[in-house]
Amino acid sequence: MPIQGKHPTFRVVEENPPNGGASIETLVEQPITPVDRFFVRSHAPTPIIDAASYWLTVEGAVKKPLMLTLADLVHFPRVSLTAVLQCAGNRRVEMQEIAPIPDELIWDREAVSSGKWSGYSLAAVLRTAGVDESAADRLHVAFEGLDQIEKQGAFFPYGSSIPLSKALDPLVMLADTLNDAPLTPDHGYPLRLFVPGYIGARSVKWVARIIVQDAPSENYYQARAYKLFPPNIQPEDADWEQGLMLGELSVNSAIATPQDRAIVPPGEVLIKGYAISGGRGVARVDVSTDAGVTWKQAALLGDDLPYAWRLWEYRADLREGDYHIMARAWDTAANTQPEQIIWNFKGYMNNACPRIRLQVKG
Ligand SMILES: Nc1nc2c(c(=O)[nH]1)N[C@H]1C(S)=C(S)[C@@H](COP(=O)(O)O)O[C@H]1N2
Ligand SMILES: [Mo]
Repeated sequence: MPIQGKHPTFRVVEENPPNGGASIETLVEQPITPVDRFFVRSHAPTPIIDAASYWLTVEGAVKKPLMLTLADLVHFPRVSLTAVLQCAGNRRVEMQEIAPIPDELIWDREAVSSGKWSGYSLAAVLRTAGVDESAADRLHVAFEGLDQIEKQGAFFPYGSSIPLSKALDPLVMLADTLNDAPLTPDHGYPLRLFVPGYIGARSVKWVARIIVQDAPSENYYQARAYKLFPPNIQPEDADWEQGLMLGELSVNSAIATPQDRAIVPPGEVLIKGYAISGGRGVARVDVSTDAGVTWKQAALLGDDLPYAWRLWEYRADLREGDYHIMARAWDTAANTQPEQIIWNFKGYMNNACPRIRLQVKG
């Protein structure tokens, strides 16, 4: 099935399952990404769910297992938050220029979007189920979706987990709306998990089961995929137990315009992009027009919302010549982006300083 209701400039990265995102220029035109430009990342075809017969279960290490319909959920407190969703594979295309990354989707800078999310407090649901809060740093909360992944002839649901300590964060929600409208099928209708500050893979769409357990999920997408390995490790040498299980997002940024290798007239050149922090807040974005020798501060646009992205712009006054433009974002803990890409065979978490080349010509 084609991706439904997207903008004409939406770039389809894969037809089936549906994967794609807005053109980078249109993505940064507004602080809140309209749903028709919001990227879609799915590992299996979109399940079509009848809201009337939908159930959510809460099971595992809880005193009182629950089975909740959408009508039961309305009794829980609601949360709303403006926050980015970013895929761990965002900006993989730059990493792939160093060495091939087979069998992964080659995302450019569009596998991130900023939305206004609202839904039911996950913490409230877990407390009603009688979860043991004193074990918050030992227990994990696993989630399963209603989509069906097919691997080597076997079918299983998409799944993932987060530590109970994170699941009890009052901003983690069972979201039913994006930008004040019900979720569209591709984004998880009728209900998805939304975990602010974590890689998109943890925000399980079409969520139907919540399981409290004493270890991370055994699901392929927690136990295998979304693990980070050092650059010297190839897939055949990987000890999957040793991979860094990705969760929190790092500080990141991208240059949206001008395009790489653009030719522009001398004078003022407007450089624009986005920056994210994963929840601490973006404190500063620096721009260099001389390959990182000197840096100037970009203007941060819009509101300072720690889980959202911060759009930024910098006006450079450039004479004729060739320029190597870089950007680097800082979060409020002074974490910043590495100057060079640290390659890994899955192509995850590229948060190196973005670079473009510009030719200024009269
Ligand atoms: N059930 C289910 N949930 C899922 C996925 C999926 O394939 N199935 N993909 C995950 C990944 S890798 C990302 S980046 C986000 C993307 O959410 P979006 O399509 O709403 O942008 O959903 C996550 N949740
Ligand atoms: Mo993802």
